[in-house]
Amino acid sequence: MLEPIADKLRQAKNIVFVTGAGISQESGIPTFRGKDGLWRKHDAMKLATIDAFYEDPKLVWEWYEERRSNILAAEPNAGHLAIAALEKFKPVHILTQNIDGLHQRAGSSQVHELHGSIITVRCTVCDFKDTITSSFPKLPPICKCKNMLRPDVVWFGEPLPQGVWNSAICQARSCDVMMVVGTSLAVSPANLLPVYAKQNGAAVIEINPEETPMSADTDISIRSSAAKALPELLSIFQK
Ligand code: BV8
Ligand code: ZN
Repeated sequence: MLEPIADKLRQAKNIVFVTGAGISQESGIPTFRGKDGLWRKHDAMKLATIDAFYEDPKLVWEWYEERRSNILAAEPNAGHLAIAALEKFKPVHILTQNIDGLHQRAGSSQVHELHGSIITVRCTVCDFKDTITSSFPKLPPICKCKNMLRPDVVWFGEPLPQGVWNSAICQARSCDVMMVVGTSLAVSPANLLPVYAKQNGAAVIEINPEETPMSADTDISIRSSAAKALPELLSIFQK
């Protein structure tokens, strides 16, 4: 699958991955817009917003608690592990839209979480923020300062964390290879990152069983799943 761009990969000085829910699909975490999609059952535009949270914090927290327990029970798959192993051969940065922490659990060290983390919880008022992997006895959970806690994710209509977004743009503008894996590129501004890579003259490679709006503009778009294609990518460096 990857033979046509093997030399480009071997000569790469800085490989950047943009990943989405598709890379965690083979860890048993449903994607958003796919047939098993999370958003089929729930209208995420209704739930993943600050208005929904203040309108019905218990309902939004029930949705996040269901996802937290599924994510905490999941394991990184061969796709996550291959990207982590790649760090032995090349500088690798991961710009992920995912909030599941599986890249870090696979051993990747340079992970930029564009949409936050479902494992981290923060206060809606004070600066309390912590990684909490246990489930909450009462929803919504309340902070010591008596205000509601919220998942430390970026909701629709909320800006991405400024520092994370700035470093993501820098990475997209300075990489020589960008791998776009498991994302429909439906959500902005993350979907601009492959455009920035193209503008900087990087080779853009996509791995996705389905076509996306970017497919036609990539150097190669591989119709495969992440857990199949990424170990093959790694084998290019192991020869
Ligand atoms: C912002 C965290 C500005 C929460 C997420 C109209 C109305 C309202 C808003 C907008 C609008 N138009 C545009 C907007 C902006 C909006 C947006 O883009 N909306 C879209 C839906 C139209 N964006 C925002 O609001 C962003 N903020 O713009 O702020 C601003 C600036 C300053 C000041 C104030 C405001 C914030 C966006 C972040 C939202 N949070 N998640 C949570 O998860 O609960 S987004 C959510 O979608 C996830 O993070 C997810 O990562 C992301 C993108 O989805 P994908 O990862 O691509 O997943 P998807 O299911 O779509 O696709 C999976 C792909 O994998 C498919 O292509 C499939 O083929 C493939 N696949 C399947 N299996 C496999 C596979 N690939 C490989 N292997 C497999 N096995
Ligand atoms: Zn507080």
